[in-house]
Amino acid sequence: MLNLVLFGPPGAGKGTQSERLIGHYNLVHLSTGDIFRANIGGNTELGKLAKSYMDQGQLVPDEVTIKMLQSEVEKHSNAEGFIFDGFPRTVAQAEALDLFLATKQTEIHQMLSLVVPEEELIKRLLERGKDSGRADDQNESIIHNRIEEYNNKTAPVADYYKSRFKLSEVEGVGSIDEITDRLYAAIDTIKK
Ligand code: B4P
Repeated sequence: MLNLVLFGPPGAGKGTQSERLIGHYNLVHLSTGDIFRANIGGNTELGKLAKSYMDQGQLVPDEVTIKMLQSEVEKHSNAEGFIFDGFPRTVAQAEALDLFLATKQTEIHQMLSLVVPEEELIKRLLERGKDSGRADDQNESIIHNRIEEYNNKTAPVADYYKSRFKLSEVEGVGSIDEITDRLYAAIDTIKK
């Protein structure tokens, strides 16, 4: 099995790059942001709850997010591995993921962290906000809240994996193809 965490601040390109990596390595893509947005689209109870946080640029509470992620993993019992995109976003989520994967006799093999400066993130998200319909992309103060949540709650998750010798930092500025090639190189090193 190959289990990867694709990590980075909002707009770093996690979703964009995940789409490429899944085909190349035959992995299942689990994006908590996408799952929440599908629930919002379906007007489910989970969607209504998630929307109240996401529209403000805040993280959805851990308890809800962890339970949801675990049930998604359970749906893919034959998977050759997973790309976790946007999860874990807190140290509590990282600890819960480790405990959960241990019950499946597996683990996270590597975190790939996309490094992108803040001005570039804001530019990308505002650009996407022009036609994505995403409330969290349309307003610069909500984007700042997302970056602040990232700095306060999510950035420490990289240290969690670093202390376990499982962190690879990848330059996230350049063309989408260039960044994909950097990720392939980092993953191929891990697989050796
Ligand atoms: P997510 O859906 O995870 O998304 P994201 O942080 O907005 O962006 P991502 O990094 O995937 O960027 P993308 O590739 O799309 O989170 C949304 C919200 O959901 C969170 O704020 C939170 O509320 C909630 N949530 C999700 N997971 C959670 C969790 N675990 N716990 C609690 N809450 C959670 O790229 C962005 C843009 O940049 C795109 O338009 C793309 O085209 C462009 N782009 C990508 N690569 C580029 C490149 N190389 N050059 C130029 N532009 C590029």
